[in-house]
Amino acid sequence: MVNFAKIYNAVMEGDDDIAQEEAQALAQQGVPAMDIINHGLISAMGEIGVLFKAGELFVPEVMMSAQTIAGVIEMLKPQMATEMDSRGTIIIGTVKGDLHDIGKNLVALLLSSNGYTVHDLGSDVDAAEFVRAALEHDADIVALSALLTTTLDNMEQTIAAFSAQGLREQVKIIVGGAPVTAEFAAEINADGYSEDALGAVDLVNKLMEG
Ligand code: B12
Repeated sequence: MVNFAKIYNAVMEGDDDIAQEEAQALAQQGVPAMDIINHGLISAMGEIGVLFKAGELFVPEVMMSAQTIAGVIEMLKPQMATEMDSRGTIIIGTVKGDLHDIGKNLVALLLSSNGYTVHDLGSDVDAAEFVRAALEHDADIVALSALLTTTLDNMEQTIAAFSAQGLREQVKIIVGGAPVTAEFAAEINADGYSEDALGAVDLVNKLMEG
């Protein structure tokens, strides 16, 4: 039974060094990167979310843990990378006004480790930037993330920007993030929605098959 307590606690405490050392140690023991991500990182972020909501943790502490997670994800990338030819090109980003990027980073990581070429535009990305990047990279799919109910509208506006440029038929647009639902995705005319990163890979695989 693998013990994830050390990496979990390091994320809770925002200790980059211990988290990365422990991730390395687990990887060397043969623990799959996805298990480290699920049991070490995402589970700790779930607990942080509960404590944040209860007012027991504040923004700077949450930021430190988010940074610790980002460091571990960066470190695990080579382990997850595959050498297959690109299966398609994806533009991903968190929509305008929204700085949450942990979930988006996980989706990007899983897509790239499943053979897709992923251009990550970061967070707080406006509609015009998504359109510009999709054209520049001849994207097959654009993936939009949002974590705030107040930024959900910007997903709709981003999709509208693709329609306004006459690109809506050329590019598939998928959406996700905690406040997003399948109903909302349908309402804003997205091509797909998934509630987690593994589901995002299945969704992209299906859309690429046509
Ligand atoms: C970490 C965090 C922060 C960090 C973000 C750091 C970072 N680099 O991301 C900081 C401290 C900066 C922050 C700031 C704020 N936050 Co905040 N934050 C969170 C927290 C605790 C965790 C979010 C997270 O990373 N979850 C873990 C990841 C793995 O899950 P996920 O993002 O949902 O992603 C998964 C799926 O949704 C899906 N997915 C995600 N994107 C996509 C995209 C596609 C295409 C697909 C298919 C799937 C997909 O796959 C992912 C992996 O499985 C949540 C609470 C919570 N428990 O969710 C609040 C939360 C999201 N924050 C909240 C708020 C209110 C704020 C602030 C407004 C607080 C403030 N008063 O300043 C600011 C807003 C700043 C801004 N403009 O964006 C609220 C939002 C409420 C709402 N309904 O709108 C929440 C829910 C907390 C709460 N309960 O009140 N926050």
